[in-house]
Amino acid sequence: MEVTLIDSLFRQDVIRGLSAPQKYLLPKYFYDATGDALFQQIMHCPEYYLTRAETEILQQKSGEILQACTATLPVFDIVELGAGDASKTIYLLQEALARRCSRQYIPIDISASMIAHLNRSLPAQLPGMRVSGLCGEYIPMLAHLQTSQPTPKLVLFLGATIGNLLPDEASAFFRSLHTFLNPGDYVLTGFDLKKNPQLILDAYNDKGGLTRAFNLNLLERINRELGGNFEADAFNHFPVYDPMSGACKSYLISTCQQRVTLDDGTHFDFDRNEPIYMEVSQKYSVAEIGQLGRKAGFTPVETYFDSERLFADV
Ligand code: AVJ
Repeated sequence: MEVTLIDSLFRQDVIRGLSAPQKYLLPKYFYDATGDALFQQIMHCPEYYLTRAETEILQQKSGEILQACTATLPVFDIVELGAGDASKTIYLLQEALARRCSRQYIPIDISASMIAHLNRSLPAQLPGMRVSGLCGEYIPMLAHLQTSQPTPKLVLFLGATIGNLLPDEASAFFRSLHTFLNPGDYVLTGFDLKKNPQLILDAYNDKGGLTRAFNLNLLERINRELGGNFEADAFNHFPVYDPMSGACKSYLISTCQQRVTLDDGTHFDFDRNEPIYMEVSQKYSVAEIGQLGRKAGFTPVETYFDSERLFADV
């Protein structure tokens, strides 16, 4: 039942996106098993500074971060939106165990295989912490937690996942997140900062071709799951970065005029050089982050930077 529901949503979203006058696909669909594995490799590639920067913050500042929370909340559950493999979060979780300020970690992720992996592997690394992973989208899972776990919370939204929304969408998301929390709860969000534009562009155009493969995998996923006949070779990976707006957008460009069909007979026509908009990875200034939080009803507490000030956990 659930699988069919998810399959039909994927199909609906793909058809809607590729039938639009300006074709697009949704980045949440990058993360099937192949996409998860490619994203792991991206996180370790030399150009992708984000993971290194945020790992440094969590390795060095988890104590400070938790101290700021325990100043007003002695004990809280740690909920993580888009936990992935939790490889950075583990530093904060271990510190929380040592400080005895949290006994439950609730990772939420769209990837069922990631959640199964976390539920299986984390308890051994975090003796005394209950790990209750949930697979699904953020808002439905937060709504579920609001009634099932009405405990004080620290919500983690790390890794610049918020960057997949444009600023107005991010603002709406934070307002919605705010409605699922209680006064006194905390949120720690990872933002990638505006910086040397070339450094940003290189992070989304790695020499090893991992980001290219990551984008093309979504076309291949459409082939695997929806019986599509995309030819990955007929699309070029094309990222752009606008230093004013802070939007880094990835496109796949059709190299020729072509028609793609799905197993239900739906078809999509591409002109030569027609783009598919794949993803935005929005970058922020420190001032913009403060405005975004306040507009949604949050009170800024503290900003934690890596030593090169590439990234901020706020
Ligand atoms: C998971 C959304 C933070 O935008 O940097 C990495 C995804 N895409 N390389 C990002 C991604 C291409 C990543 N986020």
